[in-house]
Amino acid sequence: MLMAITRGVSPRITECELTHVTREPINFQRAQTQHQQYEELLVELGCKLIKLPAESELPDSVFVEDTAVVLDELAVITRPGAESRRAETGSIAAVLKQYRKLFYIKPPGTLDGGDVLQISKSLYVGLSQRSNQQGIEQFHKILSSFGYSVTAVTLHDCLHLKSAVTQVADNTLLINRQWVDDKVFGNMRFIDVSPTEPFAANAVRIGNTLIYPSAFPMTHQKLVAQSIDLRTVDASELAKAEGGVTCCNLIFKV
Ligand code: CIR
Repeated sequence: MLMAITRGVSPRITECELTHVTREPINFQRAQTQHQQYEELLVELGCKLIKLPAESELPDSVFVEDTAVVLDELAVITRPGAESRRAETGSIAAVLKQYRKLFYIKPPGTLDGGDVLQISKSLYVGLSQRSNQQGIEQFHKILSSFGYSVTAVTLHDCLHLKSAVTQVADNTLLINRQWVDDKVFGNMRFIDVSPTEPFAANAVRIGNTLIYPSAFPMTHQKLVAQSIDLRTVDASELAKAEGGVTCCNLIFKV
């Protein structure tokens, strides 16, 4: 069975961290509605939800992906790169300890879950403004004893590795090559985002279906042309907080 941890939108979402996007007003009600629709889609696609209440004092806490990396054998509780986000991990660890043995990223290491792309036993980690070398080294130490490879990946002009690349089918990555070099991923097939849609590489894959933002019709068409099954969501409000569709869940098997 698949579980998905989600958390409600903080009423202070307008005070979120922003790195590469310009601050715009966020409609809290609309963000909540869109988030609920996203949760409903997770359920439709077979996830049992663990819905955590909003943490009102933590503006970015809806983006649960950044707080942990959950693998079949263990979970790593991260140390988010943005100081304002560090307190988000406690409540997530409290849930995950019921399902997995926990390991922790410790100072001076930092790591955001949004920087970790898993392709079976290979873990690619964005060396970003949020995840540093020490964090990646600690991650490597934890994971190598479980048979995972860990590869640091240089990024530019985007927040996280999964802003630039996600897996959309067996052996297939959706990628913005302006933000990340494809060579590190070896022998994969690539679908490029449309040049007019730089933020379009972030998709959630559940089974053979993608949860995909409705904001990227050109890239959407390219995915459909490759026979990829998509379900779209309007994620426009949380996109203003620099969040994509992967950011709002932690999915794992039980
Ligand atoms: C932040 O800057 O941390 C949030 N405003 C957005 C985090 C998005 N998370 C993700 O891509 N995994």
